[in-house]
Amino acid sequence: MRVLVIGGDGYCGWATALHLSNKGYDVGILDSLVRRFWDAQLGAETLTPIASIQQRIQRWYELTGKKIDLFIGDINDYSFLSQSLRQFEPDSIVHFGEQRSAPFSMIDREHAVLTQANNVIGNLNLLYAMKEDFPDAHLVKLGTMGEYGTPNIDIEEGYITIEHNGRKDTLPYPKQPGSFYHLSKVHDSHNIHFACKIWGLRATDLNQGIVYGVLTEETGLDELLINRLDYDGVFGTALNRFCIQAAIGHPLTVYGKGGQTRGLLDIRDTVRCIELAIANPADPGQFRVFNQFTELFSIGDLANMVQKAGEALGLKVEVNHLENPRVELEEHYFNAKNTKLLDLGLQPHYLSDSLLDSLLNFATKYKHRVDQNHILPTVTWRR
Ligand code: NAD
Ligand code: USQ
Repeated sequence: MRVLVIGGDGYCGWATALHLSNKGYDVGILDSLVRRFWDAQLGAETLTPIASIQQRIQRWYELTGKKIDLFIGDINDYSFLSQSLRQFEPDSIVHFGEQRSAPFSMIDREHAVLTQANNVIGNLNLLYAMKEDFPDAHLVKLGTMGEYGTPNIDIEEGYITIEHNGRKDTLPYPKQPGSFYHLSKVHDSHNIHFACKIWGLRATDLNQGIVYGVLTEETGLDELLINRLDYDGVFGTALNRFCIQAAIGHPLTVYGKGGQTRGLLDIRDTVRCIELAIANPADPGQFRVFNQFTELFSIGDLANMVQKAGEALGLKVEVNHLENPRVELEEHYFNAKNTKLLDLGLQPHYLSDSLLDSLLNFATKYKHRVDQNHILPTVTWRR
């Protein structure tokens, strides 16, 4: 089966492309490399020194004999996108290729517009390109748990059955996203749902939680295959950031009370979830939604776990509560369902002391690359 990974030079996409290639899929990577450009603009670098996409693919070929096709360009360029699809002829398309940072989208008007234009138009172009030439291909689209926000009722997987004034219907679950980035994912979901309805496309929207960890079976094979690991206040995410902060002796940056609860998963489960979604495609016309996380944690609990694991390794770890730069509930009910991927066979890697040890040791190995000026948050929602 031929799988095109859009955004295959990024954190989730690179690990997924190698995993699928390793499992025998014919893989292509399409990426504009714009994320490397945004890092350069922010003056931030991944903790890990990542090789160029060409070197990465070449090294993978030398080690395994498996070829990965490469298409460098922007999915907002429709003729590039449709030509790439015609050349590659995908059976499945995994779409990771978006601006994915909530703080980046909240910097100012330009970054909000850039985020929504890049994400919403890119995704809409993809839907049209599929309708034109590959209407039977399966779209596996990365959404986010943040589409739901933090409602005071249980979160279902995409749809909820409601009784209202004596009538009953199953409807898309209400969305209350918390940034212009998260809103872009809601807009994507609506566009995909509509395209499935009118053109009979098949799609799976994976509402993923926060991903942590860096090593997968494949990216750990060689230094040139190493994955990115973001720690800066714009692109770094909670648990990865806390481990790197612990490694350099910076107090852990919990925003506000720390009662914010989120779904999380190990990057080794991200790649497996994508494989499961591809191997069990949606039906023509079906818009499926899976919640892709394995455990729920509050941010405060994550900080305490990192503190405990760090201290066991001899690190001195302090937990700080900073004034929250975001507008979000800091104490709330949160109970989300996540059975659909488990039913397809996902066997989760739960967060463990050994994973935290390995992430802390990994962060310690590269700590000389950390720029302390990029740790504290600089973007606020209220300005
Ligand atoms: P990333 O920034 O590391 O990778 C995204 C890749 O997409 C980059 O290589 C970038 O160059 C590329 N890209 C962006 N816009 C593009 C365009 N218009 N055309 C072509 N390529 C483009 O992000 P990531 O952490 O790997 O996230 C991948 C996807 O998963 C995103 O859609 C994100 O919203 C979603 N997701 C990520 C997380 C997480 O914790 N990292 C959690 C939930 C959902
Ligand atoms: N937080 C802290 N301290 C930090 C960083 C974050 O307390 O140093 C808090 C935030 O205020 C927030 C929570 O931790 O309450 C999560 O923040 P995050 O930056 O780890 O994650 P988020 O902004 O939600 O975005 C990340 C990815 C995004 C993905 C999302 C999944 O960047 O692409 O969509 O996780 S989810 O959170 O389920 O929406």
